[in-house]
Amino acid sequence: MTQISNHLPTSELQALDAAHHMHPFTANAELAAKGARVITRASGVTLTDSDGHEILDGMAGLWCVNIGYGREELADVAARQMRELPYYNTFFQTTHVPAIALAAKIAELAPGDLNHVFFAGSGSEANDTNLRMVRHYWSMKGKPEKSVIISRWNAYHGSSVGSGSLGGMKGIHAQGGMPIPDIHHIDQPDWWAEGGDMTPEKFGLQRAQELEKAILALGEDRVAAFIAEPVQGAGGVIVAPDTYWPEIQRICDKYDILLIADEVICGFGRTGNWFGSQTMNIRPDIMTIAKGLSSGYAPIGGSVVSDEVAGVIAEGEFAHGYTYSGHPVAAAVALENLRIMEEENVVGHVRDTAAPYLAEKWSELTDHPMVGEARLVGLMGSIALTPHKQSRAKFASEAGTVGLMCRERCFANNLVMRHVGDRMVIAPPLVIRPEEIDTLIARARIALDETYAQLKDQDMLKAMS
Ligand code: PXG
Repeated sequence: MTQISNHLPTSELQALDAAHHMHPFTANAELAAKGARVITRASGVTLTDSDGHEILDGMAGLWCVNIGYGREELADVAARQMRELPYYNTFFQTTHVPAIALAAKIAELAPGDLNHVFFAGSGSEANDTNLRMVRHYWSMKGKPEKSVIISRWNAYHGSSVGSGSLGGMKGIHAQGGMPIPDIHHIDQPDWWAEGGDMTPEKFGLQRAQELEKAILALGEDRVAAFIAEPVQGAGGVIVAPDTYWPEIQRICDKYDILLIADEVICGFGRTGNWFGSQTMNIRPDIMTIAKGLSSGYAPIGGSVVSDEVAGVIAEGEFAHGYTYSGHPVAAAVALENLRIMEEENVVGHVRDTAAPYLAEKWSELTDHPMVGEARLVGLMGSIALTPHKQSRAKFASEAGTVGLMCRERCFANNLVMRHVGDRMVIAPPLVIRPEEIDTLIARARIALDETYAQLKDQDMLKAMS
């Protein structure tokens, strides 16, 4: 069988790509000049490009291929489901077995009384659902003025108008008239970048208390919900100090504010538990899920909703839904993904084997002259690059310049590691084995050394004054 992805030489694929394909979050003219890297195959934790390079995927695609690439079982289930029932909707009082079975499975895995699932096609769509659902919930309870959702700067919740507004990325807000009304942002708990002279504990508490201040300033009767990622992912794997989450939970309880945990990255084993909320010991009213739910093999997301919120929503008709809510093929693939994760104890592998092993090696990277803090929760980690560790100084160059250089050196050494500003980020497939972790670390070290040498050569090892 001819493989469409392999049918042309790389240069021709790149030319067609540049001519017709608009890439997300990409300076397209710049990419067109350079030519996109064409990924053709993948297996386990390894990608292969159209020139035959074998690349260790330290990002599990986009934080999603939790189970690793090349699982035949998922392909078989998708084909079987397409033959049996490729599509039917869940509107107008109909349902189908994959959606029923997946909703029940998610309810079983989810903590507490999060027993109800509203399906979407992605994390962005699911957060749009959440935005409307929490406002509608309070409206149904006779409090329509409770419509403000509090989020955090540098949070990522998606890039649709609603989810992009919930997120705290100023670059997204600047394009397309966002945020929409009644979204309020507070500061993030990033001690490394913003903690100044405070201890992490004091800083964590202070940042959590910004939520209380915002509620009091806006008025308790105006605030519907607080949304946050248990560990910020796209923002740079920012792990809040230990004092942060208990205080957030206390404040949400005290003022009757719904807590939405965006588990799109943290969910399905990434932090060493099924959900990041369990790792951070919080009790959300709603969880956003996507990505690892199907290990990225099919696009699917959803909102996992508490008995209380679902009960109130069920009292009327929620005028909301997507053509592909609970798509049968995506649902069947997700279900098979969860079955394999349970059968192979993937979450246990993260918690007991992969994360402890990686944690040791990851923290050793701080012996590198340019690596400040190294953070890791489960299998999501980041290192902060700095010209001066003791003062946690930023580079004199524009933020992200050094991170980008380092990412290029990673690529050149067959490792995918992302950069967020001058932080380097990893989130490998959860099935990664210790010897593959050794390879990841070895390549990361070479990339760091090469970046360091380049900075020295170009006289760029300077701190911002
Ligand atoms: N919430 C969180 C916490 C996410 O990380 C979304 C929602 C949106 O999901 P969809 O499926 O609509 O993309 C995300 C997605 C990056 C990157 O570069 C991260 C995401 C998406 C694209 C790029 O880190 N996260």
